[in-house]
Amino acid sequence: MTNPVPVRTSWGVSSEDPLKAAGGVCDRLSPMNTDLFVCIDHVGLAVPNLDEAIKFHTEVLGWRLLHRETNEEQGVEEAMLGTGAQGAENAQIQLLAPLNESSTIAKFIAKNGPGIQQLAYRVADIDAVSDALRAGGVRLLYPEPKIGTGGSRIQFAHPKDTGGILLEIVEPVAH
Ligand code: KFV
Repeated sequence: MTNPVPVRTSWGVSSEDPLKAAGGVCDRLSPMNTDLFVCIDHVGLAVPNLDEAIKFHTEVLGWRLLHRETNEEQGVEEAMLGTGAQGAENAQIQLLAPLNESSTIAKFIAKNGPGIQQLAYRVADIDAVSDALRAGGVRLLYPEPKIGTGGSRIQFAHPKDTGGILLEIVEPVAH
């Protein structure tokens, strides 16, 4: 049994149990598998040149540069961008440029050209979500989470186990 909880959507708030409201297929989902994910944290774009990509996103699209850092372990120079007031659960755009030729981003661009490289979901407990994904037969890329943007903990699911999407899970630093 699941307890009815208010569900906030872009079209309003419903007090209906989301599983019951969706009916059918969702009735068969385990309540243990609900609400593991907080929100879409970011969409990662592979870009050949970070400064040029920041210029396009800020000057042409009007996004705001929120953060910039280098992650040597991941082989990337990255920037996070947001819009408007950038509420806590508004998704960001992550621009990822390769630091060197052996970077996963360099390999991605060489094979596919620039574009969407990953979708990242924010989670409250990355260890619990990792366990749930492994239990569901999803291969994770690292034995333990690594350090991502701003000191967050990150893990990736292999695209072959997620319908062709490189799925990142992110547990932000606790404030
Ligand atoms: N999306 C979808 N499919 C992908 C993919 C992607 N980004 N990358 C690879 N594939 C597919 C690819 O098309 C191929 O399928 C297969 O996976 C193996 O690809 O049908 P196919 O053609 O066989 P390879 O051989 O090109 O790549 P591989 O060497 O296996 O590496 C893929 C992967 C996912 C293991 C690698 O990219 C990886 O380790 N990624 C995780 C780390 C990462 O992406 N770091 C950069 C971002 S750092 C970050 O996001 C941070 C710091 N942060 O905080 O958010």
